[in-house]
Amino acid sequence: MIKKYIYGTPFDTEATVIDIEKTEGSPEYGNISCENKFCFEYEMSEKDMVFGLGESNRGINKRGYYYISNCTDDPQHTEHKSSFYGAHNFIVISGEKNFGIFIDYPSSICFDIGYTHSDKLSIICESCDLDFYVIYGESAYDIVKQFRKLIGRSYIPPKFAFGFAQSRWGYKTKEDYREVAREYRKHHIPIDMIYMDIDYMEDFKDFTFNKQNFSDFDEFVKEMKQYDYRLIPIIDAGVKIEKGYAIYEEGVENNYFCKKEDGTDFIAAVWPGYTHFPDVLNKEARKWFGSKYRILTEKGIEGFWNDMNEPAIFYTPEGIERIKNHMKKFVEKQPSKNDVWFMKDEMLYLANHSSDYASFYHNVDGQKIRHDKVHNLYGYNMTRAAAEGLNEIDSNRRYLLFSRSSYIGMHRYGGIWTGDNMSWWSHILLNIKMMPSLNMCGFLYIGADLGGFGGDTTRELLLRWLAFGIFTPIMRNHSADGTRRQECYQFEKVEELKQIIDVRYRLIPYIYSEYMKAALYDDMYFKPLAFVYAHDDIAKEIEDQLIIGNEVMIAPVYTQNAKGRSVYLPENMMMVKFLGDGSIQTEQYQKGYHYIAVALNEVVLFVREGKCIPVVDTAECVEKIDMQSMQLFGYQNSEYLLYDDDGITKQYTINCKLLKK
Ligand code: MIG
Repeated sequence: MIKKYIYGTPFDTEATVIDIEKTEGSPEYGNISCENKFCFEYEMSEKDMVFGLGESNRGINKRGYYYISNCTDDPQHTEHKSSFYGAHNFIVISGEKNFGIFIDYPSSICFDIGYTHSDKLSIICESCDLDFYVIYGESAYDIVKQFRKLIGRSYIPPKFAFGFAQSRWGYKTKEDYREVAREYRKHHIPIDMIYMDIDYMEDFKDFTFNKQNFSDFDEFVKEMKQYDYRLIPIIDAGVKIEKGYAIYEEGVENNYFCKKEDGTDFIAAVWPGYTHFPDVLNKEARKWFGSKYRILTEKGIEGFWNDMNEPAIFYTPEGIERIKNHMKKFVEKQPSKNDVWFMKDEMLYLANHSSDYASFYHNVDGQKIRHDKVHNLYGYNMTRAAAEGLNEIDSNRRYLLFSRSSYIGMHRYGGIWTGDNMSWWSHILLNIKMMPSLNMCGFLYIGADLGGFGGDTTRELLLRWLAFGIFTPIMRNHSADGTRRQECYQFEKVEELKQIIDVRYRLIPYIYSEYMKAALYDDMYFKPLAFVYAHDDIAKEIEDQLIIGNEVMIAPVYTQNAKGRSVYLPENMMMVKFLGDGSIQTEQYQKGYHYIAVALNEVVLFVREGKCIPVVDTAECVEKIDMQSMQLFGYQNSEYLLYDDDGITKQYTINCKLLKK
């Protein structure tokens, strides 16, 4: 049962797809006050656990810290951070009572979940204009499923998007891409995609191609396709200000860019230098920006990643003026220690400054809306623009699409990757914990930069991260310019990296089948153990093991020098170990703790009691997977319902086959 309470005049975010009648009065649990600020308070009982919040820091159980929904481009995902790139305002309180809360409010929200007072949950919004949904159910899992119905079906990518991908910020020339393509094929490492970062563009201008390197872009797309590679280019939010650049000129002419108070186009510096932001909250501007993706699809492109859409701002002319003024005063006097710190901070906080977000406006159906009031909707609507534009091209075709910034509602249009992590062991763990929380909020096509984006990776870190990445729908190795090269072939004993990625392809029929079932039935692909073993007190606290689909539990290794790890089995399970030589070892284990050895070139998963999973031979790309080679691994006399389809159209003809072991 879902109840909706309306406070003030909420902005229509289009996060939900089902109309729910307004309930009068106040929610049954907790207290709401609405003077100036909106404040919800609830006394948690000792055993209450709190789930949700999608792309946020710390654990699967969010209790014990505070989290702020405020889409932010911050590449330092350290433990004390409270905001990442997305804003996913859904939580489930589970314990003494079970209920979910979704706050449909597009500006900054603070979720203080036992941080200020250990037993108190408080949710605070600066303004009192919002939709407050309360979802009642028998368990956390049940509440999530109801919520997922409310927000509508998750995005479904084409099947090739379940292949492995190589990416790196810094590839510039065709030769850079050819080298990646050649090396992977040479070592027979399965792969389907190479991502193109900002350098394929001419001066970082969206929908253009670098003249020197990509004058015949379509030819190059074809060349790559011959070797079964798809190229996936990046699109940034900011449109370069440059006379003669068509996108810029059309945007200015038609008032498609965000504006300042005085009606002139808002200016912010990003990669291209000074840019304007397309007003993707304005229907016409959104349609216009979305129609531009066609420029690339006409050249054979089948997928995109949208970046910098928080939107990230390096600085604005106003910010520079502010600093100059401070600097003037600074040079004219003998600066004190405090003056020095002040100047340092001014420089440091020039980027993504709150005063900049409060200085531009959207035109929403003729109404002027200040950006900071709807800040968390920008990435959502940029990606929606793309999805709607792609839908215009062919409404029956799936395109690969994911975004950095997001809000609930965007999950219907694309996936997300979790942004600029680091080559740190702790970030494998963060990656593991974030996945089920994102599923709760509707985001199914998800993954992190495997190997780590910032910092220098190591062979061991990459191997362990890939071994987890095998199970994430997005499986992409991506890294920042200037860091240690981390394509799989850069390391000694390449065959070991190949052996890990081979396992991904052996599992694609299963991963795809479970993904599709999760999408079509508004279910979760990744589940915390607490959702499946709700009455097992040990299982409920385990956050470094996950349930995948309905059959599998994983327990990834995420510590340096480990030769394996201890795993808790909440029920009897069958271990399935993929060995380096391609053979598969199975062994039944009793419920309880076990130490499981996992070599660097091995992948281990556990099949739940009475179940089995399909495994095929590996293949160099998704299209070459031989479904005839399928075998079932797991318990005798078990069955598996395999979903499959053509992988490219939107005809999700439920083509399910019951397989028996
Ligand atoms: O300011 O395009 O998160 O994946 O490689 C950095 C360059 C801009 C941030 C993205 C990252 C990408 C990088 N971008």
